[in-house]
Amino acid sequence: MLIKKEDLKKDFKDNLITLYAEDVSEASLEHKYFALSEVIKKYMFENWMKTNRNYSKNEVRQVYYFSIEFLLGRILESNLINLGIRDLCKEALSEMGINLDELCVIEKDAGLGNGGLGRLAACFLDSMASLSIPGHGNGIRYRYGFFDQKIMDGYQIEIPDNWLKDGYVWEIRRNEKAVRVRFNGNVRMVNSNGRLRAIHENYETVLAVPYDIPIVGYDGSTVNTLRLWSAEPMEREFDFSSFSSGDYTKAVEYKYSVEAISQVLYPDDSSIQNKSLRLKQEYFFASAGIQSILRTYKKKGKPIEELYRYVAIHINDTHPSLVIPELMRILVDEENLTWEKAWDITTKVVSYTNHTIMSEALEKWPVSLMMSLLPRIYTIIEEINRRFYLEVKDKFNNNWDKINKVSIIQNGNIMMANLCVVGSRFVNGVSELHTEILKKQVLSDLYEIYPRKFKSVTNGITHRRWLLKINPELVELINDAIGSSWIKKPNSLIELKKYIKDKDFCHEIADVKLKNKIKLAKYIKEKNNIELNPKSIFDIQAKRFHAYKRQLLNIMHIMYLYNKLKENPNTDIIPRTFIFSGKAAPGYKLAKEIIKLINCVADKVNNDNSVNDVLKVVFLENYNVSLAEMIIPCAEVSEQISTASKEASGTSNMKFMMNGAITIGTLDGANVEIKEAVGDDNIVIFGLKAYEVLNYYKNGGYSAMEIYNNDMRIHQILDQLVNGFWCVKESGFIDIHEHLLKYNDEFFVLKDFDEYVKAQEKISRLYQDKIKWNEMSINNIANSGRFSSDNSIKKYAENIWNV
Ligand code: HBZ
Repeated sequence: MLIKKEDLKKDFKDNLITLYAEDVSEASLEHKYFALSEVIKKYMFENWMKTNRNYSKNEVRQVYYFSIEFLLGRILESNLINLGIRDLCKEALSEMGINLDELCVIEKDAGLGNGGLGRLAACFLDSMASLSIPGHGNGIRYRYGFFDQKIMDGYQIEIPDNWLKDGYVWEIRRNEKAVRVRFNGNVRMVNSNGRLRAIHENYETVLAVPYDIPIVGYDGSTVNTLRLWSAEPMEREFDFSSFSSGDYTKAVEYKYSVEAISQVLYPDDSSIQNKSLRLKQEYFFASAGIQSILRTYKKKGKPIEELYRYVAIHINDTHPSLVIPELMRILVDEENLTWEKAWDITTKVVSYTNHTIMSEALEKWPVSLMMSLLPRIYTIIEEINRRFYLEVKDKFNNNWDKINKVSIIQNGNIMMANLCVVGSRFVNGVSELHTEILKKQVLSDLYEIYPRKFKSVTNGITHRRWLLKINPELVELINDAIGSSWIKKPNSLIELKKYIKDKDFCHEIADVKLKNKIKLAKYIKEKNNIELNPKSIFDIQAKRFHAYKRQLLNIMHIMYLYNKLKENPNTDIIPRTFIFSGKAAPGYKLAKEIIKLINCVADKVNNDNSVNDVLKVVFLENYNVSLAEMIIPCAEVSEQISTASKEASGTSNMKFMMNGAITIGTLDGANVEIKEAVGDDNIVIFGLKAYEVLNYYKNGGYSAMEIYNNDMRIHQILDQLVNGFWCVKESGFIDIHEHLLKYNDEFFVLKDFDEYVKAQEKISRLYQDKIKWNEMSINNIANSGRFSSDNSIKKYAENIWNV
C-alpha cells in the first residue's frame, strides 16, 4: 500500500481532533501516541480485511497457534517497520515537531507471557504473517499481565501490571463472535437411536468474548489475527437469576468468579501450580478457540469430515492440550460423528510442541478436579486412555512398567504430555539436543510406540524485531556492506563473512557497539546511579531467574574475582561490567534469594574504591521485552550457562549473537547449534555435557561437599554466604548455602565452577585482541540468520502443518 507523507500528517491531525479536540500544539505525548496508532491501525485494517476475505474465499489450510502466553511487547514501531513506513512516519512527525521515539515508549508492553515460551509465540506470529502463511494466534486476554518488578533494598517486589488501564489501541472487541464455555455439572449417558449419547447438564456457562489484534507481516500485505479471549458472566444469569431474586451479593460474587478466569497471568516459568483456576483458564481458551474455528470452518459449507484438510491446530506446550478432548466432544456430541471418525480427524489436525523436560513443569491434573470441573471432558479423556491401553498392551507384551509410563491416567492424575503425544499428529522438541532427550529419556516409551510422530524444530527469533528494530546503527552498517536483502532472507546475513578481515568494517562494528554501550551506561546512571566505564566488557545475563539457568554460577564467579582482587590488589583484570536482569516467580524462594545476593554483591563491589575501576555489577529491574530490546545491542558477552540438558533451547542466546555478542555457554539447548554455526573459535564453551549430567542424576556419584572441601575458592565463597560478609542479612544466604551443600547442588554449580572461571579468563584474553574479538563478533552476526524464526516457521509449515 502506498502511503503518502501528507496524508499521514492529515490523518494524524484529524485524529487528534476527533479523539481529543486538540491540535498538535495542545496534545500530550499520550494523546499523540493514541492518535498516531489510530492512523496506523487504519492502514493495517484495509489489508486485514483483504486477508480475511481471501482466507474465507480460498481453500487454504489455516494454522491456529494455541498458546497460554503471547509476549508481544510494544507493537507500534514493529507495525511501522512491517508496513515499510517507519522512516516516512518519523519524517512526517518531525515536520510537526514530534519525535517518533518519544511516542513509541508511551505504549505499554503487552506482557501476556512469562518468558521464552510466550515470546516464541510472538516471534512465530510475526514470521507467519511475514511469510504469508495463514496462521493465527489463540490465547487469553489477561486483565493483568506479568507483574512489574521493583527492587527494594535488594529484594524483588511484585507490582500488578495494569496494562489495560488506558485502553489498548490494537485490539477490537467482537461481541458478535462470543461463544459459551461450560464448567461443572454432571454427565448423563442416554440411549438415543441405538447410540449412547452424553448429556452434560447442570453446568455453569461462561461467556468467552474475543478481542482481535491484527498481526501485520513484513511488507504489510498479509495481516493475520491474534484472538485473545476474555471471560465474562452471561448477562442473563448475572442480571436476573440471582439479582432479581434479591441476592445481590451472590450475583456479584458470581460475576467476579467468572471474570477471575481471564484476570491474571500465572507468573510461573518452568514450574507449575496445579490450581483449579489454571485448569479453568486452560479449558476456557481451548474450548473458545475450537468453537470459533469450527464456526468459521462451517461457513465454508464443507463437510465436517474434511476438517483436517483446512485446519491445523498447534499447541504450544501442554497448556492448551484440552483442545484434543474438546474437539472430540464437539465432533462426537454435536456433529454426531463416530468415535473412530472423530479420532481420525483430531489426530490429523493437532500437533504439539514440548518446551521443557523439567519434571516440575510437566503438567498433570488430578482426576477428581477434572471430573468435577469438566465432567464431559473427563469421560472423553478416560475413553481415549482406554482405547490407547488396548493398543499398547500387546505392543508392550503386557510389560506393566512400560504400560504405566505411557498411560494418560496414572495414579489418580492425568498426564497432559502423554495425552498430547497420543492425540497429536506430530510432536516436536525445540532444539536438536532437546528432541534427543525427549526421545531417549522423557518420552522414550511413547517414542517407541510412535517413532514417526517425533520431529525437531529449533526455535528462532524474528530478526525484524531483534535486529532491524533494536539496533539501527548496526543495521545501517550491514546494509551498506551487503544490502538489505537479509531482511526478507535472513540467511543472507552470511554474506557479512566477506568483511571479517576488513579492518574498516571491524572498526565500524566496534564503534556501533561502543555507542550502544554509552547509551546503556547513561540509562544505568539515571536508573541505578552507577557510573560505568563504557570501555569495560559488557557481560550480560538477562532471562528468568531459575536455579537451572545458574545466575548463581555467574555471581559466584564475581565473588571470586572480588576475593582475588582483595587478596592481591595487583591482579591484572580486564575491566568488566556484569549486568543481570530478570524476574523470579513470586513463590520461588531460592531464586529470590539469588536476586538479593546479586544486589548485595553489587553494592559492595560498586562502592569499594579498590576494585570498582575494574569491576562493576548491575541489576536492572523489571526485565521485559522493551528492556531486552535496549540491553541486547549493548552486550559483548552473552551468558548462556544453564546446566546441560535443562534449557530446552533458549532464545536470548540467539538475540545476543545476532547483535554481535560472544556466547559463553554450556553445550545445552540451542547453544549446541550456535556452536555448530559459528565454529569453535567464535564461542566459549565450558562445563559438563548433557549426558554427563543425566548420568549423574541416574547413577549418583557427585558430591558437592567434596568440592567444597577441596577447592579453597569455593570454600571461601560459600562461607561468605553465611558469615555476613556481603551484607548483613538475617540468617545470611542460608537457602543458597543449603541448596549447594546440604542438598548437594542439584544443578552442578560447584562442579562447573572451575571450568567456568577458566572460560571467563579465556574471554578476557580474547577481548584484549580487539581485532580478533571484532572478527568473532562479525562471525556471530553473519551466522545468526539461521536462527531467524522465519526458518523455524518454514520447517513447521513443511514438516508439521503441511501448509
Ligand atoms: O521455552 C522455555 C524454555 O525454557 C526455553 O529453553 C525455550 O527456549 C522456550 C521456547 O521454546 N520454556 C518456557 O518458557 N516455559 C515453560 O516451559 C513452561 C512450562 C510449564 C509451565 C509454564 C512454562 O506451566
